[in-house]
Amino acid sequence: MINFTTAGESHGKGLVTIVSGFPSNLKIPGNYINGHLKRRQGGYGRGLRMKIESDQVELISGIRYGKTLGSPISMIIWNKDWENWKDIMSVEPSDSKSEVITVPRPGHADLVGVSKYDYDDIRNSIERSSARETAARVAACSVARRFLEEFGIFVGSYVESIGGVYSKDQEKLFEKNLINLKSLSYNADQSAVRVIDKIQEERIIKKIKSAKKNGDTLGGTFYVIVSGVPVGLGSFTSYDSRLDADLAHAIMSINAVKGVEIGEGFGSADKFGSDVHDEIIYRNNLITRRTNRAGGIEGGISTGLPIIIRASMKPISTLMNPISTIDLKSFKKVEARRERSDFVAVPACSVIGESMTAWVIANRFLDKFGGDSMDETRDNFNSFNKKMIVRIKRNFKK
Ligand code: EPS
Repeated sequence: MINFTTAGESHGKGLVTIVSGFPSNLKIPGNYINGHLKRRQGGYGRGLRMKIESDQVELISGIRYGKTLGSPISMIIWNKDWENWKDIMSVEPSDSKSEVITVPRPGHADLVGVSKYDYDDIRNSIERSSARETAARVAACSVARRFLEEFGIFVGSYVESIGGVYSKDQEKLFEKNLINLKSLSYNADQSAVRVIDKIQEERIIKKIKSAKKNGDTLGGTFYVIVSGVPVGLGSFTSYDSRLDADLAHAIMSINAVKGVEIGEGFGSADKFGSDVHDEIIYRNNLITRRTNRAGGIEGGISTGLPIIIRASMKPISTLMNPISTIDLKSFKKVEARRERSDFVAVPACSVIGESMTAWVIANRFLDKFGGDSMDETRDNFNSFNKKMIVRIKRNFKK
């Protein structure tokens, strides 16, 4: 089993992650991880913090001469902003009198945090619940992503909508671009809001500008797609081994995500079964499906077709034109507190979605194919793929 854990507060010294369980001899250059960290920092509508930080990973262990050793990989992303927060976020007891925050923002973790952890300052809730933590996730999951690339598996994404602004050609774009996921994701990276329709991009930027002017925020929807997935990842044999359940959990774990669907998802509930299920066909010595409405998963197991995940992110909860809350000092109605934040973070969320997806796929991949070294994993993978159709033919021959 692969594993990762993250540690670090938003304005603490840095974000730390430890990744374990990957085979030896996987090539993983530091600049590969930094490339994905940079993608996470992008997107029109981010706040001032992204101007302060230029996230870079410092690799501490588990890699030698650019290749994994099989031992735990540890990494640190130093927070540049720490310089400005040394007193407020001091690890040691401090005499400095920093502001004690008593006004919880609706929608954020402020109130649930103080209620659960018995904090006497909302700052303690704010720090760890901040989406800043996702920088460490992207770093950790870059190892999974690099691993999958060795087997021709690619994870990409694009933003479908922000603030209810969709592309008029949404369906056409989706069908066309699914053919080449790499170019879809690359094109999204070239856009200020990770969409693939220029006109939609302009309309979204206009909408973000107006939200900003009104001191408001916006959410949106995005797709994460995985190509090159082999048949057989995940299982129907128990509830906790289903690939779709794993993915839903991973995507839902991202800050501000409120909905996840696989394939046609919620849309399939309104249709006849004959319009939802994918016909099975035999083509080029391959058993496959005529369509991919299931989004690449049947019975909790990958079908070999692209995995298609759609998710929704709620608008960021810190508002510069705040709604009401109460002050925990007086229990009186007040305006919610303004804290530096983003206006829109859907483009970043799509990159984090890719990362979490890569992790789940790599985990189920290693679950099935195992191996202590890349060579061993590759042998297992090749042998399964080569023999799968042979086994089916053998088992069902009269
Ligand atoms: C984030 C860093 C944060 C926010 C954002 C995500 O920086 P700061 O809180 O210092 O401005 O920009 O976090 C939130 C939206 C939130 O609500 O916590 C990042 O690195 O992604």
